Amino acid sequence: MQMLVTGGAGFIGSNFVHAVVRDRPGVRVTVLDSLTYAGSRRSLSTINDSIDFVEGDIADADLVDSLVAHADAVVHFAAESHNDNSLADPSPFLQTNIIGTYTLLQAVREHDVRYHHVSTDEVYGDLELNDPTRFTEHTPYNPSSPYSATKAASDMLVRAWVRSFGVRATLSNCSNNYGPYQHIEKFIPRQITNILTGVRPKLYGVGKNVRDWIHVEDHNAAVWRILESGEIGRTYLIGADGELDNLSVVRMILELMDKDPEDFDHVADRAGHDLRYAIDSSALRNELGWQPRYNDFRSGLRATIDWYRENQTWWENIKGAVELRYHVQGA
Ligand code: NAD
Ligand code: TDX
Repeated sequence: MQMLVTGGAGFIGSNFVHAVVRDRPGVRVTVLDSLTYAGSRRSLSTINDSIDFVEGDIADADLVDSLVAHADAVVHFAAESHNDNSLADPSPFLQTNIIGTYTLLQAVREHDVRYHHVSTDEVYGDLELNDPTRFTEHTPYNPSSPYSATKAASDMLVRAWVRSFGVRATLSNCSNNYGPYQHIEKFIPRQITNILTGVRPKLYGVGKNVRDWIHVEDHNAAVWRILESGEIGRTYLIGADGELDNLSVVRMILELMDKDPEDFDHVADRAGHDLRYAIDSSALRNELGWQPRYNDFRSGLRATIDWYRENQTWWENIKGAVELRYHVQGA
């Protein structure tokens, strides 16, 4: 089986490719990735000989068409993925997340190739802290940021291509991932690498915002399950019941790294900052039999801290630039 994985040099995509190489010997993966600031060949260096890598843009219609023509399935991870960046400059988000997805959809339509679309729970907007309900497949779309608005737009394109053109697609909307190979601009790796470089962790606002954490391996296992057994046209929500507020996460990181749990800074809050995400993944669990395996966030976080400690060369050359960018934003 030939599988085209877009964004395979990014955080979730590279973990997915590692898992396919490890667990699915009958699958040959081609990664299509334009290696933006967020993508790194080094995330795939240990499996270079087991995959094909194409450096290119998902919005390049000729390139995409030629790759999709030889694929049995496409798993689409590539995106501009960081909310803060989308506030500073939305334009690459529209180009990659919307036009890029459109380009892939036209190709899978042309060649009748199975397509899985990886998306986010942020398309549903946010919840109040005391809201007893969680997001389900039936929650209305209500995105807050330029990032989530472009992801919502891409989801809508997929649904339209299923209905209008019979494209064989499934969609998944997942909550916040953590684990190895996550870019150090993101919350958890930013704080870990701050501590490792002698900088105090930075918490937006008072830190009451809640994220529903899931280990990246659990997300990717769910994506695989949907690819194998998901119903065409369906959206599946992926989440592992991992709700925690940011203040608790910062304190846990500090404690696991043998620091004073109060040794962090409050910095400027994010504009339009979503308050709370929470996923009800019972459809995925009941219908497709998926279960998260990383149920202990604390030990998953400890392993993630160890990974950043042991893989300093993966991130240290970009740390200064990432922090400078935040510094300019007052964050
Ligand atoms: P990431 O930013 O770490 O990686 C994105 C990858 O896409 C990078 O390798 C980048 O080089 C590549 N890319 C960007 N633009 C491209 C283009 N035009 N053409 C080809 N490649 C391009 O992102 P991530 O956190 O791994 O997220 C992957 C997907 O999962 C995204 O679609 C995101 O919306 C979704 N998602 C992420 C999370 C999360 O917590 N990180 C949660 C739910 C859903
Ligand atoms: O330094 C920080 N301090 C801080 O308090 C950073 C970088 C973030 N935060 C807060 C903002 C959020 O409430 O931590 C929380 C998590 O922030 P991010 O890591 O930027 O993630 P989030 O905005 O929640 O979006 C993530 O999950 C959904 C991914 O980046 C998206 O791609 C995914 O769709």
